[in-house]
Amino acid sequence: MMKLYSGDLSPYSARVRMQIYAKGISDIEITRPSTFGTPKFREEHPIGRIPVLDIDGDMMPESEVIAEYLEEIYPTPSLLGATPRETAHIRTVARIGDIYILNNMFMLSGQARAKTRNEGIVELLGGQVVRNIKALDRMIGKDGFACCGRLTMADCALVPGLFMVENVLPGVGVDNPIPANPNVAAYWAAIQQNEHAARVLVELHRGLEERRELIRSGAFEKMMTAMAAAQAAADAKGRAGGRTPSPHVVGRGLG
Ligand SMILES: N[C@@H](CCC(=O)N[C@@H](CS)C(=O)NCC(=O)O)C(=O)O
Repeated sequence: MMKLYSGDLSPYSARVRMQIYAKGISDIEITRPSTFGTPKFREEHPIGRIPVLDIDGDMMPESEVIAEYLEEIYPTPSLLGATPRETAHIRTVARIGDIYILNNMFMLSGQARAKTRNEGIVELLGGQVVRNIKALDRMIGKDGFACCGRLTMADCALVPGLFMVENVLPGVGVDNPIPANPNVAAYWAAIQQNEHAARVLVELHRGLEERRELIRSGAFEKMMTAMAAAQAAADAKGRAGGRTPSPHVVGRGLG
């Protein structure tokens, strides 16, 4: 049985989970890897991030790659277009969700709990998110779905992206740009009524609440410090063996 290594608060994992729910796939186990965030996870998975699809021990990283793979092996119901041009449009909008929104939001998220916020990072990445939401406003469907009047891979990428924009961006001092972009705002209100979107949003909110509680109690900072120390020790061991050290986990680690 295939396994999807995932986490409630991981928006990239949520993108694949929403696709799995929408396609009605029931033979993939969704599980949080116990070693996630530790040197062991990075030892086993070179990119060191979730989601990862475990196909009987063959590990496939990267949400978009996994999503495309699942479309190929479970072709119905299709979350791609009815024509090559429609599919290209769906992929363009999905890329806005992934590269232009999620990636910036993910890199920005560490600033929400930084002792001293780096305003240069916030201005650069927050500015990109605001600009890209404006671009999305000109491209998004006006009938409750991102493209083609039905649920597609574009919705699966946008729902976690817009969740991050609404819930994380204000925490770094940038106003949520969704209300000022009427087509995105109308889409966001409508897609939250979709059962598959609603299901991942419940999971994302649950993950966010758990994370906030860990931050409030101080446990999260302790975890990050311990993880950074473990990673530094693993890097030092790797250097002795001639390997390049990996960047530390502090400042990131959402998921
Ligand atoms: N491009 C990757 C990004 C995945 C990613 O950044 N995942 C986060 C959780 S949402 C993660 O695993 N972070 C751990 C880390 O940065 O060390 C994808 O699309 O799957």
